[in-house]
Amino acid sequence: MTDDLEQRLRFAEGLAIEAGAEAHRWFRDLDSLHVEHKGPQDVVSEADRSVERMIRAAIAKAFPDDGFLGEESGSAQINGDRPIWVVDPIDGTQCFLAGIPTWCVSIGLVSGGRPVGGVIRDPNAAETFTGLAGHGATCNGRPMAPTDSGDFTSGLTEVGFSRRIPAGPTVRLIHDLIDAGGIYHRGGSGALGLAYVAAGRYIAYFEGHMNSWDSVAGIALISAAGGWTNDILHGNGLLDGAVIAASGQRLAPALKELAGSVGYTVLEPPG
Ligand code: LIP
Repeated sequence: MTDDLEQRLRFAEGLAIEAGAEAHRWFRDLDSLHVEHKGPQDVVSEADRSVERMIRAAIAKAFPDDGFLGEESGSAQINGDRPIWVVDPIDGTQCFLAGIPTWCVSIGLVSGGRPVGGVIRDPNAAETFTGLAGHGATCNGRPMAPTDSGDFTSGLTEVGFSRRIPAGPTVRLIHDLIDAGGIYHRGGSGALGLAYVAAGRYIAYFEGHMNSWDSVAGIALISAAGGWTNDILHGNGLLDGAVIAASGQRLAPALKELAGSVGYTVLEPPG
């Protein structure tokens, strides 16, 4: 048994690539999939469950004493202060099942109550985003960093949305973003959107609510890459989810003000 987070991240990179290949095999044969509706605009299929079973079994074999929380597992295994793996086997499920190639495998690590590491694998683009607190972040092994943008006029902001929250505040936020000279984008996978902030492709990300399995890996990537994120695990965020705000350091004040203007409180990450 080891507390070596670096070892876990190296393991997670290989696992994410393997899980991405498995997910992509399902993606190439969508007609064979039975789609279940968990709720309005919320779907799941055997592909999600199969890939999560694969990831969970590999982690349990390699790190049997660690905790695990997966979107489809339906229960959280939290073992004292052991690292917790927080996993979405296919993030961007609606896109996946619609045959749209904006989805990914998201494997995050929580230790000491914080998102400390993450791997996001996009098999469609053959990209692996990896980051560990204090060790930086890479895309396919090349160092990456958020933009140094100081205002919204200089690039794309991803604004996520789901039927888990009312439309009003998000619509108002998009209005205010446009008023500030920004442009919004919604790719449909929050994890991939957060990875793109870490890579400097989006200047910021905001969503009124994301589940931890969608966000932990991407938030860890952004922090490791030197960006700013809110505290997503405050209170019971691991199990209940949280508002998500992330950007480069210079844009953080404007992003916090934008969120506050529509009623969201985004908390600074723990020191
Ligand atoms: C998705 C999130 C995204 C959100 C979508 C959906 P899923 O996760 O990553 O941020 O806007 O509604 O929740 O359901 O595809 O795993």
